[in-house]
Amino acid sequence: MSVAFVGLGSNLGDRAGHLRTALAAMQRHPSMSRLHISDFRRTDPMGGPEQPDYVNAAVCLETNLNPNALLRWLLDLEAREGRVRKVANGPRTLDLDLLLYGTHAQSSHDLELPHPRMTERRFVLEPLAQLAPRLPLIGGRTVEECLQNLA
Ligand code: PH2
Ligand code: MG
Ligand code: MG
Repeated sequence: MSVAFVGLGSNLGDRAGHLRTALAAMQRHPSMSRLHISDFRRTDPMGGPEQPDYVNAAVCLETNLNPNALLRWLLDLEAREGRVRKVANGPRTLDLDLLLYGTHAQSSHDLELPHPRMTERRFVLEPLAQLAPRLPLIGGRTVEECLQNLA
């Protein structure tokens, strides 16, 4: 069993509804358990084209899927929620980012762990801080410390 952290985001359609659908699918998944879900927060879009505000959250879960299998399942769930990839960092119905998978580090073309941009993103760090403020991230800094660094 490994502990994984996933960031959730949506800024098209029923934003909170897309997040709830994704979380419900995780709750039902036979290889995922012990979910801890952060609050949903409305956030200003960061980067990309002009686009609507996001709803963001994070979830911590235990799984025996390996990182690549977990990623594939998350991308599949995005597609089922109507995700269409047009421009980088553009608006989306559902974005599920695998942020951390235990202490596993990986750098392949389709998956980088820990997520390389998470420490620059308040919309990722704030929900994560609610779940695991003392969790060490890249460079040994905790989630809390990374968040303080942004301010
Ligand atoms: N995701 C992005 C780009 N910008 N901004 C916010 N507030 N929330 C996001 O989830 C987000 C973003 C690319 O994944
Ligand atoms: Mg993302
Ligand atoms: Mg993504």
